[in-house]
This record gives sequence, structure tokens and C-alpha cells, in this order.
Amino acid sequence: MTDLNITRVDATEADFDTVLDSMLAWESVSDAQMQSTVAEIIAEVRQRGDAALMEYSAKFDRFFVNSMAELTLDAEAIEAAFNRLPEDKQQALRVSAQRVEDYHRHQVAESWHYTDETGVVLGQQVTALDRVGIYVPGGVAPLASSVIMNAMPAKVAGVSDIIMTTPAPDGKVSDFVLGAAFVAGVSEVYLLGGAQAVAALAYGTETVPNVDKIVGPGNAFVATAKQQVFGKVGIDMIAGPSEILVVCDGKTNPDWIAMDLFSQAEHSHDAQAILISHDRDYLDQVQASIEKLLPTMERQDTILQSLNDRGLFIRVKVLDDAKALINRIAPEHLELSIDDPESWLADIRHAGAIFMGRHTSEALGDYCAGPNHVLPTSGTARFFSPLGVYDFQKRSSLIGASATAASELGQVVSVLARGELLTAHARSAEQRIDD
Ligand code: HSO
Ligand code: ZN
Repeated sequence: MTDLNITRVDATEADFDTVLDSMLAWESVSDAQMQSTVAEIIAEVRQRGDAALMEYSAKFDRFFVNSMAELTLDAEAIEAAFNRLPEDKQQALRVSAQRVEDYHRHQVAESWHYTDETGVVLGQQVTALDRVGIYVPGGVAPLASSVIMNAMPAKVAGVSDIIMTTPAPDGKVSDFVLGAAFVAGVSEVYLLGGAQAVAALAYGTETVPNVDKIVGPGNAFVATAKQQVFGKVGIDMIAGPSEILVVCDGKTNPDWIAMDLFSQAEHSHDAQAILISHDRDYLDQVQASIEKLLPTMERQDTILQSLNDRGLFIRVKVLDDAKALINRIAPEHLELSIDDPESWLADIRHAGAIFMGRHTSEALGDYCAGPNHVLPTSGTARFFSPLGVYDFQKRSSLIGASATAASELGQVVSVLARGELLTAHARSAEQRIDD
């Protein structure tokens, strides 16, 4: 293992801004080559449907099938996967799904209307999307929690059809991921990965129904495909690498903080873990904890690379100076490892999720606290929110004019429409004006 070489900076130093900006920079890789490969896959799936999907499964996942039935799991098969899980996993999935459901119930938007002084009924009718597709990556980590986090808000919103795609390399798919699909209310699963899965969800094939929105994490092919089908269907935000920013007053066990930083660093080599404190000795202690604990970690290579390439320790003059830095970084996850985190909330404007107090590890939020773990990354917490029920609900405007209101407002339309030289609009309203 190479040595730990985490960047340490002092916020009072002259070059601090430059160092911080360069450490925060992250660009998604989607070059012209990737764009055209993905465009070609999407075109193939649109033209040749199931036949193209089966070919791609053989080519990319070494999963050779003779029919789409082999790539399809119905509700019964999903339940069977759950039943194959050991008791503790079944129970933990159930607890997580229930807590996530309870939390998201608070986000449900209701329809509303009122009658204004002219006698017009005005309102907003809220409805759920009809059908949603969730992409779940294959890869080394079977992200069961991501299934729950993506499906549950859709279920709570009232989406009637939640379908999922996940690749099955060599024909293998994780029972844990399928078990999560079961507790989260997924109705069917297609064993498809990559851009071809996104294409199938967006355009539909003989077997795969087309959906209205595609959500869920994925590699660069999946992200590029989602960008390309956007407009035909809705998509969620395109997630960057995971991030954690811990602010500590120097009173939390340094081993806890080291492990909290690892918990996001272990996601990928380009994940970002940042620690801010006013206390230099404390930063030394956390660094010592990292050195001590890193060799005990299963994913130590990924963690080390993440910490060396993108990790950052920032020393501020006084802890309050961290507030401005939080808003500038707009982290995906913010841990406030301090005595009175609530007193900081009024000053924090940009963060995907805020973990309050020493006992609230970010991992709690990843799995079972209740809030969604799909959060804005790469500074996009400035304008994005966590994935929620609102992403699966849409709104229709309601307008209902009485005869009197139509007559009164018709005069306004007449003037405005004639001003725009749109006389059909004008006459359409004018014919309802009483003389
Ligand atoms: N922390 C990740 C989500 C996750 N963690 C899934 C564990 N499993 C989102 O940034
Ligand atoms: Zn995580």
C-alpha cells in the first residue's frame, strides 16, 4: 500500500482559495466517443427492440439468452429472491423500507384550489407519474439501499408501475438487490444494464414497457444515455462521486471521524472526504486514526486513492468560519460533529443532507434513518434537492370561470391578444363577453 498523503490547508493562508477550488473541481467524463457509442446503442434498441437487448446482454454481460423471458423477473420471482435471504437481511430491509416510507409520506403534496374575487376557481391538481423505471448498477457493491431510496418515493407518490433494470453479468443477479426491490414495491425487474437498459425504458420494446421517468445511479454509459433520452422521458439528476464534509469541534473520538470519512471514500477512488476543524492537534489526531485504521479496511486501496487525490483537511481560525466554507462547497453530506448543531442551521444554506451531532453518522442516512440518500453532488446542492416524492408527482393547473368572470376577464384578453396580433385568441374570449 502506498503512503497516505492527504492535503492539509489553512484557511488563513493566501493561496487557500486556489487550493480549495482545484480540490473541488470534478468533471464528468462523457467525450464525443462515448456520446456516439451511446447514441448508436439507443438507435439499435429503438429499431430492433428485444433482439438488440438480447445481443447486448451477450456482448456486455456475457449473459446468453434465447428469449426475453430469461431477462424478465415478475413479482413472484422478486418475492422468491426476498424469501431466499437470511432473516437478518430480510428484517433490515423491512425496517429500512418502512422508515424511508414514513419519512417520505411527509413530502406528499396535496391538490388545492380557491375562488378569487372575480369568481374564477383556480387551483392545482397533483397527480403521480404513471410508470417509472429505476436503474440499479451491477458492480461490486450490491446497492440494495439505492433500490429502496429510488423506489420508495415513487411508491409513496402513488406511481402505479415501478419497474427496475439491473445488469446480470454472467447471468447472476443479487438476491439482496431483488429483495430490496420486493420491500420497496417494484413490480417487475428486467436483467438489463448499460445504455441499452436506459434505451429500453425510454422507448419501450416488445417486452419492456416504456416509462415516463428514469432514475437511479449508473456508470458513465448510463449517465450519458439518460442525458440523451431526456425530453422523451424525465430523468433525475446525474450524480457525481459521493462526498462528505465533516465539521468537528475537536471533541469527537477521532476514530469515529476517520471512519466517517472512509465511509464515503470507500464508494470510489474519486469520492471526496473533507474535514474542517479549528484545532490543529485534533486534525493530527484524526490523521493518526486514519493511518491506524486504514490497513484494517477491506476497501483500503479505494479509500487511500480517494483520500490522497481528493481528500482535504482544512484548519479554520475559529470554528464559525466553517459556515461560509460549507455554503461554498455545498456538500452532498454534511456532518456537524459539534455540541449544538441546531444553532448552526440558520447559517447553512447549501447541503444535500445535514447530519446533526456526534452520534449521527452519515451511514445512518445512507441506509435507514428515513431521508433519501440520493442527494445533489458536486456543489449542485446550491440548486438541487434530495430525491423525493415531489420528483414523482406533477401538477396540472385548474381554471374554472363563471359567465360573469369570463365576461370580465374577456375584456383583458381582448386587449392583450389584439396587442399580440392574435385575433383568434381575442375573438375566442370576446364571444363570451356579455353586452
Ligand atoms: N452514500 C451514497 C449512497 C450509499 N451508501 C449506498 C451506501 N450505499 C450516496 O452518496
Ligand atoms: Zn454511502
